Amino acid sequence: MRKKILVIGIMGVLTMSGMIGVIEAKKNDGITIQDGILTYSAGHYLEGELLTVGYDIFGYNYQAHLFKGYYCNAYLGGYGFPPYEGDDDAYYQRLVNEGFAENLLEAELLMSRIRYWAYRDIQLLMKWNDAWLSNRDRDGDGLLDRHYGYDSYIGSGAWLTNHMWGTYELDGKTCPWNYFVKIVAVPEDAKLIEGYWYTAEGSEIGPEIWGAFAIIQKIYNDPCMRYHVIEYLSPTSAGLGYYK
Ligand SMILES: [Ca+2]
Repeated sequence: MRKKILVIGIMGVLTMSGMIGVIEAKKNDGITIQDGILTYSAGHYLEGELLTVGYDIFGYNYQAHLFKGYYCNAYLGGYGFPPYEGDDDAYYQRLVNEGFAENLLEAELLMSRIRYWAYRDIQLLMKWNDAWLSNRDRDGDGLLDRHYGYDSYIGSGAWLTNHMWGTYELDGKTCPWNYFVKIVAVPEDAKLIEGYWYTAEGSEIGPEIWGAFAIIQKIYNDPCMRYHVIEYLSPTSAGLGYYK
């Protein structure tokens, strides 16, 4: 169950809300965050506000290609909610104060229906390259570019890493766990066979995920369960930037 959640979580990056406002690209290297034009998209909690360099209140640092914070905060902003700051009661009260709910019970019920809220205490560190999500808008659609220069992610060299950690209680003690995964866009000549991507030469890249991507490395550690496992390691390469 946990693994399924983790994999779903990573996918959120792909669908993470775009940055909006239709504007024209000013030159070949595009509009940067520093230009003070690009804004959060419609429906985002920060809708209409300018993107800024550095970490935002959710934990995204678009300039540096990073997210660091509570797992749920990778999504809450895009869903239109304020950031979670570690205190459930304070969060429910904030929802009431900001008009999301009439009272605390209603706020709690509301959040119980929100994807990822149940895993809000998990910490997440995501890193990606410019092909995955650029810190510029070079095609003039007002959005930070994805797979710039390519029709799709395939062949773009895009990659993402996702590191998660947390704790759980077992027989009165607190047990830590952590999980790490590397995901890459596959090369244009890659072949998908029975759920695994292969290079043109027939070498295994890794299990398919979200169509155009392959997992090239996956590690899970749970010391309480004496579980330290490289769950997957690509026999071709686990190097970021290798597959292009
Ligand atoms: Ca764009």
